Amino acid sequence: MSETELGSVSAAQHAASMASYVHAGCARAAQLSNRGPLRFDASGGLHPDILAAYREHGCYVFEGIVDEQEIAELRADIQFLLDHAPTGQGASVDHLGRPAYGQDFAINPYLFIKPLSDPWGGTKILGGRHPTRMIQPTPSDTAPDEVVHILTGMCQTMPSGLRLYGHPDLLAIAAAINGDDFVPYNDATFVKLPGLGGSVSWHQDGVTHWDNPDWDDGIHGFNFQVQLYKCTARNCLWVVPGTHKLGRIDIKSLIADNAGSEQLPDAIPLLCQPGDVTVVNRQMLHGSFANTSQDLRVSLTFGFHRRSSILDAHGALGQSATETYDEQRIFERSQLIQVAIDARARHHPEETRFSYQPFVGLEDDYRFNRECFEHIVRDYNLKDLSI
Ligand SMILES: O=C(O)CCC(=O)C(=O)O
Repeated sequence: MSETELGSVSAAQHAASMASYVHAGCARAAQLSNRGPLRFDASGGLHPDILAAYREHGCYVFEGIVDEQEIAELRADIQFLLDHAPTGQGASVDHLGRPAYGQDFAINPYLFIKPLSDPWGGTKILGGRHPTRMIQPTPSDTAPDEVVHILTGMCQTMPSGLRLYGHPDLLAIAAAINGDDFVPYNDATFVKLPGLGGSVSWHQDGVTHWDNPDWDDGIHGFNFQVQLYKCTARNCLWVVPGTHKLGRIDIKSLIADNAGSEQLPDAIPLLCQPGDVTVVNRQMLHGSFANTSQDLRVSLTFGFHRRSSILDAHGALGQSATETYDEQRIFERSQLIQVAIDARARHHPEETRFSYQPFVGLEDDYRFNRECFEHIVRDYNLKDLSI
């Protein structure tokens, strides 16, 4: 059903309208060979079958990468952030009247939206990369005026978030896809509250390199999503496999040709259990629907690039176009990875720490402590490398 056909729909009507689409999407997802546990080859590299599946489909679901204890720590830190959130955008106190958390960071960690809304669809926000709007069901009478949609800066707001950033398996995957000298992008934690969470309209993430003479299907990097709760077809991220190879897609026409419906026929849901980690190519067509289900989704989303995609590129999305990402700028943002590796190693002495090639020999300069937090971790996200 299109937005026009549905007019103003209730959350219950929206949920009902998803039923057959969800069923068909799950069947399509089951046909794709793009999931399984992390596997390495004999020389310790990411198994070539996994890389091949990622390159073909543009997405992969790594099952069970983050263990239960770490998921519990991440959930507890998210709970703290939600408990201490301001009461709405621009508010300075939380629901108990305490000073809201995180208001001293340069970038406010909280982004609020109206329940079940699509904040970016059909707007010029974020380079206009979400050209169509998803259906915005009417929330129940008891819904709050605003809900948290995104938490930013997980490496400074959550001790467990910084440690996750240094996860050796995740960094090994980043190196396998983007090269040993890979560089960071940004992070954003999507919070889709049951019956309240908003949508993220169909889009491709990359905005800068579509006309680059060296364009290829990996030039805009990828995002991980670490899933803290079960992701169902009604609350999860949907992707259209293979679209990372197509160049810039005319999303408006695609939706128009689908009778105006946001329920794209080739899309699949990225179904996950807690602890699963998805990898999604930033050129893939992807989006998520208003969460009219009863299930919470929290997805810690952070990405990595090839160094060649970033070096000498200009700022985009959250960064100013007047910025140029030179060697120094890349180095400054990449320091966070080395600090995260150390913070993680202190908490997980049993693990083999990841060796991040650009910082080999510099490890002692990046030991995690209070001073290092102030110099490197605090406000690291001002230096994100968005393209
Ligand atoms: O998780 C979601 O709902 C949206 C994620 C997304 O659009 C992104 O990572 O670019």
